[in-house]
Amino acid sequence: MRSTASALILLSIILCAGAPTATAQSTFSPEEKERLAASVREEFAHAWTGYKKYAWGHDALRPISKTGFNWYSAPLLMAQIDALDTMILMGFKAEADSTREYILTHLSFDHDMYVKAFEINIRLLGGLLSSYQLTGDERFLKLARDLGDRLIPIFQSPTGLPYVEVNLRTGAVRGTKTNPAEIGTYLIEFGTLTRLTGEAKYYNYAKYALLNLYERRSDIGLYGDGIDCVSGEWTGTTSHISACIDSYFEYLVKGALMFEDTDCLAIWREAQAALKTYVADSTASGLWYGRVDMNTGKRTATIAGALDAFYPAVLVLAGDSKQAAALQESFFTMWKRHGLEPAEFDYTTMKAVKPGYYLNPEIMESAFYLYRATGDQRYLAMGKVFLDSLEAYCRTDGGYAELKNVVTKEKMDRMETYFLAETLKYLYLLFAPENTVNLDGLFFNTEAHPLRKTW
Ligand code: DMJ
Repeated sequence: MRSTASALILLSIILCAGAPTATAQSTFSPEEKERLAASVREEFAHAWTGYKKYAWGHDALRPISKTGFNWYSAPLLMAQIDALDTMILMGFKAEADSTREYILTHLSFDHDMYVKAFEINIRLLGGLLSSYQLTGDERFLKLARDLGDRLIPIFQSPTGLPYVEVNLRTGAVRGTKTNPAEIGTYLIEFGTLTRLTGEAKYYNYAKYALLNLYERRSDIGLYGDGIDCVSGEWTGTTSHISACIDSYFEYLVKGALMFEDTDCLAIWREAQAALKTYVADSTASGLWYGRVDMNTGKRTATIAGALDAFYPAVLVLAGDSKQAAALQESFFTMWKRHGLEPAEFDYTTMKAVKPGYYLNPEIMESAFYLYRATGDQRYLAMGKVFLDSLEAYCRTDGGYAELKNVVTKEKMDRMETYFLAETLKYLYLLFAPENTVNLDGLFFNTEAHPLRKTW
């Protein structure tokens, strides 16, 4: 039975590898790379034009109905802030200058509304800090500091684990059901704010949250995917590298490198070893990271997904390019299965479990880091497949649309702003000349906002 199942999986991998969008070109001349970088740049211009034409001043674009929408009662200019550093890196100077002025003359955080702190931190605080570093415009730092101060109440819980939401005007907090990703994804932005302003409180709050999370790991060094920030009790005990935990690991590695924080390094090493022991799963279809019980390490599901594809990038940064490369191959297999990756995929049956694709960037991010680390043109070939698939299945005349279902390719009327911040940025950087960004001392926050270690 088992060998028949393995043979079927292998057969489906071979068949998938032959699908039209999955043809992997093997060599790329400098001209070809340049052409591909230019195509990504054009696609960015297309998506941005859609936003400008139909959603200007709003947080984001609905690319099918050609309308804009805001996340909350007042706009926070998510798309502009998320897109600005990508525009700068791609050399859209005039567009970047006018967007910058719009942000600086229209953005205010003084609104009586609750916002999701995690998203506001990675998209807006990260974006403002990187825009400050790229332009030198002090007004960005002033806005970043104002936002940082408005977010601080989330950290004032009985456990030091942050609340989920904060009212930007009153500082009232709410939402106690949180998770490791929403607890451990502040250090890069808050740490940068500390280094740029000289005020220690930002770094300390973010670090204290992280240490309090670490204290709650299981006896075998794993984390669950839900925790209450008031009681400190786990509310979800499934361990994996996916949504709700993912960027905690990313910020441990980046925190260690960016701030030379030895606690982060030690915590990361312990987490990495536990993940390798219990969560990693070598199967006939390749290396995967599945789901296990955080207390026993027992496997509960053979599910991976689009968001998990950030992990090869983190492994590259942590110095394990070999495991990163093996894992990236599995994610590429997952992508090729339907020509786009699903949110959740069962790597035993090779079927999409949650079939949506929300224009996610993680697999491109990992291809970019692996290409920079190894110089292997295989990652350019992957990038070309990603670009072709995006154009074939997600492009609309109003911008780019998420997919409700990667099997049927049915579209959704939504273009997440991280498509402008991350997906197209990593694809562009994969093909663009290496000196477009010097990675020495430069770290992308989890929304791909580049932050330079100037300290
Ligand atoms: C982004 O908002 C961030 O990268 C986050 O950490 C999780 N993934 C989404 C995009 O997929």
